[in-house]
Amino acid sequence: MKHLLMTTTATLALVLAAPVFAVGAHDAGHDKAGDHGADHMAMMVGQPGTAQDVDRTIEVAMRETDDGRMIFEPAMFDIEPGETIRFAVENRGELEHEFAIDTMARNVEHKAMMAEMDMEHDDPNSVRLDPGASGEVIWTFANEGAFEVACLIPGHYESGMHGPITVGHGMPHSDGATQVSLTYSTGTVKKIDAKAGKVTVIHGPLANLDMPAMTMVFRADETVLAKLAEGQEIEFVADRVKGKLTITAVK
Ligand SMILES: [Cu+2]
Repeated sequence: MKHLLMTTTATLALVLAAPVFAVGAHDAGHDKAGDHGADHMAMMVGQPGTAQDVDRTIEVAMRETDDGRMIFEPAMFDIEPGETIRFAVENRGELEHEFAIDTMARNVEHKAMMAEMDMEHDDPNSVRLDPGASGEVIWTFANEGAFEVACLIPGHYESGMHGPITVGHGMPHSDGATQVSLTYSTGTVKKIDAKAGKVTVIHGPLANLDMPAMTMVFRADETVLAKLAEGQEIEFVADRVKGKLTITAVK
């Protein structure tokens, strides 16, 4: 059922209002009491992915350094909106470490909880590994935004175990930090003007912008334009960026 949330029908609108996970498709049978992992099914940072959906594998090492720091290698991740990543994580250190992805705010919150009690996580957005052990997290980054990988074992974050995860431009579509809208619309590319950074699309309704089906010219950056060809049928996210209609993401 959860996967249906991210299917690509024209009218599907997914609006996540932080920190409330409003999608309403949480595991109905999931016991929420005392389980802070229950709301991980649809979070700002995305949702659990499946092996069949993996677009890319990123190998990550966790270890201590000779000068007393603790690190992720690599410690920065650039991800395209909609990408499903398999993080193949290996603990090459002498201590237990954790690889957890979330918003910075939620990592901070989580870290405070772990400072009070060293809890074991069994959440799909994290993996905790003994020295020498390997594991994986498969995650679909549905939303543009700035997120974070962190080890939330007390003291480890402060020792360096955190790093940015940038999805798309690293900015939510909406201006406020409180809301991310991710609404895919469908259309057919009519014309591309790469020089001007414009693309003409015969599109269906743009639900998030409250616009009916028609043909319009959108702005698009090189990353988006590179994915487009004239005549192509696309699923895309349209939004107003600095007052201009812009295609911010393409599936
Ligand atoms: Cu650690």
